[in-house]
This record gives sequence, structure tokens and C-alpha cells, in this order.
Amino acid sequence: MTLAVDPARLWNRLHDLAAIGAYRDEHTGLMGVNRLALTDTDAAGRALVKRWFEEAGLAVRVDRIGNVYARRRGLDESLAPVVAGSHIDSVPTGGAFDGCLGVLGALEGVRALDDAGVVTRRPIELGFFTDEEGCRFGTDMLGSAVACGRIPLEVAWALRDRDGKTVKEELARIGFLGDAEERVAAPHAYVELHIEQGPVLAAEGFELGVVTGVQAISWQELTIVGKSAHAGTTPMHLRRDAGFAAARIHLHLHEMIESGRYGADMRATMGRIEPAPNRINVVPGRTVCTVDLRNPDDHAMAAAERELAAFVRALGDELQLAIETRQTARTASIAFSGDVQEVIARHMREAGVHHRRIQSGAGHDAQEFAAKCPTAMIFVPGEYDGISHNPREYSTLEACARGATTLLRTMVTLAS
Ligand code: HGY
Ligand code: MN
Ligand code: MN
Repeated sequence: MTLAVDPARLWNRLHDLAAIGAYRDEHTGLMGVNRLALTDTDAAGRALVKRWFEEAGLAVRVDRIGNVYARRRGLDESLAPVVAGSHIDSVPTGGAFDGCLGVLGALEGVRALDDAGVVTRRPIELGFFTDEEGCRFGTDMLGSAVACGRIPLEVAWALRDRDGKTVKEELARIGFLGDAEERVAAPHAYVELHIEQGPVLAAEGFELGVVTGVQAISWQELTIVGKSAHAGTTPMHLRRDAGFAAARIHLHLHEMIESGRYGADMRATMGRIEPAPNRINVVPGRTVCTVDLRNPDDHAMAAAERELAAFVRALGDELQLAIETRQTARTASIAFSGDVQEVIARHMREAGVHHRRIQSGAGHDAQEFAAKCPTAMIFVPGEYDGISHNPREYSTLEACARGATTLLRTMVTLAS
């Protein structure tokens, strides 16, 4: 009997969840998703998925960092579980698939097991992790990093958003400050289904991807302090322009990449640039900006961070500005388990799915579990050049079902 998920059920649930925090995007005119971590919309999404877990007869627990697990009993409850999770929080301009496909795809897999009356030897645990995106409280993979021991619970609880609200206060406010132990015992294995969020699989005509690993991630927040001044009366050489400094840093990042010194795959993003007082006739006296660096090569990443730090120091001296840099996230590149990759690839081969191995450009909760147990991921292709963190994010019903069925069969193999 060949196990498979119900495509329509998965598709309907993806869209039921996407309706929570839905907004009409002014630029694309499309309906996007805005479920920023621990906001009321995230709370509503959490409550809906938690209810779906309960309706599927799973034993649900909420831990102290707000991670939600749903356990399906195995024949031998003493064995370590196979875990399949992802996240349901989104960036403010999100789509229906990022994270949600992995959580709902795993849930549909468990429902298919129930429909088929299959009980696995090992327990299976589904899960969604708190603030994977990291763009409200400043560091990514927050819930899974606490679960796997990279970030201490107290540090995570104390993180503040730009209004000064802490993670702990917000967890309590939305009713997800659970009491279950947040540190996971090592699962037997961890598998995550996710959209590629890049152009490769679709462009090369592959139906699915077996993910080999995740590239290194470095996030920094720079606070540049100069002097606000009159735009008309202040001669250029007397200015301490904190906005100009951010522009110089932004330009330097692109020069670093164009130099090729850090490899062909280096990526840099200045996603946040906030001058103050942000008025047309005032030279910005203060600017907060962020730098997101990505590189599959750890040495090249470290070299790029060193050069950027040296450039920022020299720029501060040149422009007579104080520039404070705070590292807000830093993870090394991760290689996923070859054994788990092979289980995934074998199920793809047996189903006649045209697939390839692929490195992940985005960070994922799986990168944290790779430190605890054999871990790998399955990618489904994204349409429209795999655009993501944008309401145009899209993958087809067939691709999502194919990915979820592969996840299901992989979970069964690992749990048997
Ligand atoms: O930033 C990332 O790579 C992921 O979307 N959190
Ligand atoms: Mn994601
Ligand atoms: Mn994302």
C-alpha cells in the first residue's frame, strides 16, 4: 500500500491558515500574509494549528519558549521520536507557504497514517517553533535554537522588539508561555518540508529537492551616531551625517561582493535603514541599519565579517561618527545527514520524482536540529523565480502534495 497525503486537504488548510493575518499588498495587489511572531495574528494562527493537532488526536504540549509539539504514539513509546516541524510565523510581507507547508504537510502525513491505520514503531512528533523569522525580536530560529540548546531560555525570554516588549511578556500575553520543558531530548531524526524560496528547482525542471545543508548566516545591527543639523545652513564639511554613513556601508557591501573575494555565492542585505529624525530638512543625526550576510563557506564568511568591521571602524574615523555594531544572529554553515538525505532520495526515486540535491539559501529550524540528531529537508519548487518573503510566493498543489507525501514516507521509514 503506497501511503500518500490528500492533496485537497493540504491545499485547503494552507489557505485556511493563510487567511489569518491576510492583507492586500499595496505593491503587488496580491493577498499576502503578515503573522509576525507573537502578535495577535500569530496567536490566532497558533490557536488554529493547535486545534488541528488536537482534532487529529495528537498529544499537544506547549513549552516555555512557546514551541508547540504534537505527539503521535508509537508501538514503543520508550523510543526517541521522529520529529517533523517548521514554523508558522511570517515576515510582514509573507506568503502562504514559508514554514506553513512543513507544519501542515507533516500534519497531513499523520492524518494519512490514521486513514491507513498505520502505527509506526517510534512515536512521531510534529511541531512549530517560535519566531523562526527573527525579524521582530532580532534573532532567527529563536524557538528551535532554544529547543536544541544554542540559545539559553532566559536570553530568549529577555529579547525585546522595537517597542521594548519582551518575548516572555508577549508569550504570556498571547497565552503561549507553556510549561513543558523547552530543551528537547535528542530525536531519532528530524525532517522538514519547505519551499525552496529560490529559482533553482523550477528553472532546472526538478519536481523536488533533497537539501544537503544550510549556508552560514550573520546578522548585525549598526547604530550610527552623528549630529542632526540644518540641511540648508550646514556646510558639507561640517556635517556628521549618519544617513550618509549607512549609504557608504551599503555601497561597500556590494563592492565586497563584486570583488569576488568572498566567493560567488556571498549575499548581503541591508533590510532595515532607519534615519532619525527622518525629516527632509534635517541631516540625520542617528541611523540604525542592519546587515544580513550569507555565505556557504564559513572561512569566507568570517573574512567578510572582518573586512566589514575594519571598514566600519575606518568610516567612523573618516566621518567622525560613533558606529556601534551588535551581532544579533550568527550560525555556521550546516551539512545535513547523508543517511536521512538518502532515505528521502530513495522515496523520490521509487515515486519517479525528478529531483536533485540542493543547498538551502535560507535558514531553517532544521539547522538547529542538525546539532541534535540526523536531520535533512525536502524542498518543493517555487514559482515566479521562487520568490519568497513576498505575497507572490507560490508553489503548486501538485508540488506541495508530492513534497508532503515524500515527507510522510520518509517519516515512516525513519520511525519503523
Ligand atoms: O532569514 C531566513 O533565512 C529565514 O527566512 N528565516
Ligand atoms: Mn521558513
Ligand atoms: Mn522565511
